[in-house]
Amino acid sequence: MRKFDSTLYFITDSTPYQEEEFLRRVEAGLRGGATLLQLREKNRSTLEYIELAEKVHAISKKYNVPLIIDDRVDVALAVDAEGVHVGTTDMPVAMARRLMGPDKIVGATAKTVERAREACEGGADYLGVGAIYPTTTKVVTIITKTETLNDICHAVPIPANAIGGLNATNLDVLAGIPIGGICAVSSIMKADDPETAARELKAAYLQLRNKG
Ligand code: TZP
Ligand code: MG
Repeated sequence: MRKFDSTLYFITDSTPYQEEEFLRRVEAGLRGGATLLQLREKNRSTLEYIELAEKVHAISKKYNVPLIIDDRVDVALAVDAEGVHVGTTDMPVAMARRLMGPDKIVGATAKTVERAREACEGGADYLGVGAIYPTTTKVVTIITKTETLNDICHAVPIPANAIGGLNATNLDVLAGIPIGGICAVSSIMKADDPETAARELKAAYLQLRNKG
């Protein structure tokens, strides 16, 4: 299962929601056409992370969308998720790859060409690159220039997705950069209508991509 489509990578944020509403929003994003899903939890115990991951996995399977667990190889393995995402202060990519095995997806955060190459050599399947714009999502990050994103895309053979503050109306800065797709948290998760938001974001990105 290392085949995946990185076109619209929907990353969750459960913090403002009751569980039922959170799961409803996750499902709506999938209905709207998200092609990859990441469960991103920063403040849960291991048991809580696992329990939520099982619920989210039951939903993502209905849509045939791979579930990636942020930060935690143990949680990803425990729920038999399709993959894990590691940042620069998480487990090293090569170690995550060794533990996950050859058939799972391993993603990595990269803000420099050097890190992108290293992650790729360590066995990463895709990269998340950003933040392209300032973000309202809780994250320790810095702005990544679109020039750096472009350099990364040309430096490695794996898909590199843009992330950070992206919505259906501000993708123009990505024109001409051979990204693997886009990642979004708030513009889907916090939308009044997450299904429509995902659909519109995907359409805007596909239009940009088709323009070349
Ligand atoms: N890494 C860089 S920016 C970011 C992460 C996890 C958050 C993106 O969230 P949003 O709401 O799409 O700006
Ligand atoms: Mg992380």
